[in-house]
Amino acid sequence: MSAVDAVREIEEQARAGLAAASDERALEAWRSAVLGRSGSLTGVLRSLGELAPEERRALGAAANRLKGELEAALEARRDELKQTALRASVTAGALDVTLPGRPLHRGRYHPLTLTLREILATFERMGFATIEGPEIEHDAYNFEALRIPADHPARDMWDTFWLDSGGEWEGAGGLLLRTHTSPMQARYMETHEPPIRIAVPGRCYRYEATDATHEWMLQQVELLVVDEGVSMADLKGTLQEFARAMFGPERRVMMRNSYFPFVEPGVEIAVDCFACAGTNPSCPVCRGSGWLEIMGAGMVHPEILERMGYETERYTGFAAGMGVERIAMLRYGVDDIRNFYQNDLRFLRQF
Ligand code: FA5
Repeated sequence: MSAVDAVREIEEQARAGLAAASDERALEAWRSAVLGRSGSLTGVLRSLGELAPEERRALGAAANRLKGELEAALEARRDELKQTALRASVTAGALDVTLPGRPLHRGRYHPLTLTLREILATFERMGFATIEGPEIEHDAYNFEALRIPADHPARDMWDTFWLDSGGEWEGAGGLLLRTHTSPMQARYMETHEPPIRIAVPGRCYRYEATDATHEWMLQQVELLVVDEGVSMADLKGTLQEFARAMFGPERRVMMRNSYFPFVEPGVEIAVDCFACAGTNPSCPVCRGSGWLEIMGAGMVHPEILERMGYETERYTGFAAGMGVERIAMLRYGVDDIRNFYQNDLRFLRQF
């Protein structure tokens, strides 16, 4: 191959190589292979001295021209790649205002909040005022004022979380997490005269094992009505009206005898089981009874009214304490109370 042919071949390969180089690293490799100290074109220029003068002149001119052209082509290719990279980064970071926005997750109320609001709204419509009380309570209000002295077997009905008050409240029998909202009956009557018509929502705590219908923390709503001529018929009518508003007219509601030391007579109220309608002996919701208990109630014990200084010939009253979680279970068909406090979004998003 003549020296001129060799230069032509170098040119062809160099131009193809440059066109294929797609980043700075490939450009540098190309520069070193063609124009570098031991590059192909540099080799040709270096060998010029060995040629005859005629040939040296012709080849020298061609090789030097090529060197100039390739150096310019290298710079042009480098610019071209920079432009391409810039365009790509601008496109990638661009804001496309025609795209639909990302959906915002809407917050929603917890099913127990929804249920509690519905319960309170129902009683507000019947003229009850909503009142709140302390979660940390004295034995004196949680038990003593409700006719449950220290040695009374009824204390077993409410397994208690006792608090260490460092002896400060021993005179009041010690401190505890209230086991029910009933202490607010005594607190309210102490400072108010009849007529009384209040609803008291609040958290209560019980030292007991959990299952499908029992939690160690539960919410109750207490009702207290004291006025002239209040009778068992008022209790029944109020609670029946409430049940109809909460569960609809087709739900069956049962009232049966029960015992609480602070009412006489005492009753409990249950609603027919949505899970099995009484057909499954091992139903976790009703344990085969066909009924889910939602509240205890009764006529306020006259001894309590007397202790509050009320004229018992003139005033009578009724009280009730209902479980908010149980009512939510019935309203939404939730067959395990523990779902309410697990914060599982798959459960909560259903409401
Ligand atoms: C009481 O707590 C009484 N203070 C109710 C009362 C008030 C009676 C006024 C008379 C007059 P009881 O322990 O049965 O009673 O609880 C009342 C309701 O709270 C139950 O019907 C049930 O719906 C709910 N409840 C009780 N324990 C739990 C628990 N561990 N988990 C979830 N709900 C519960």
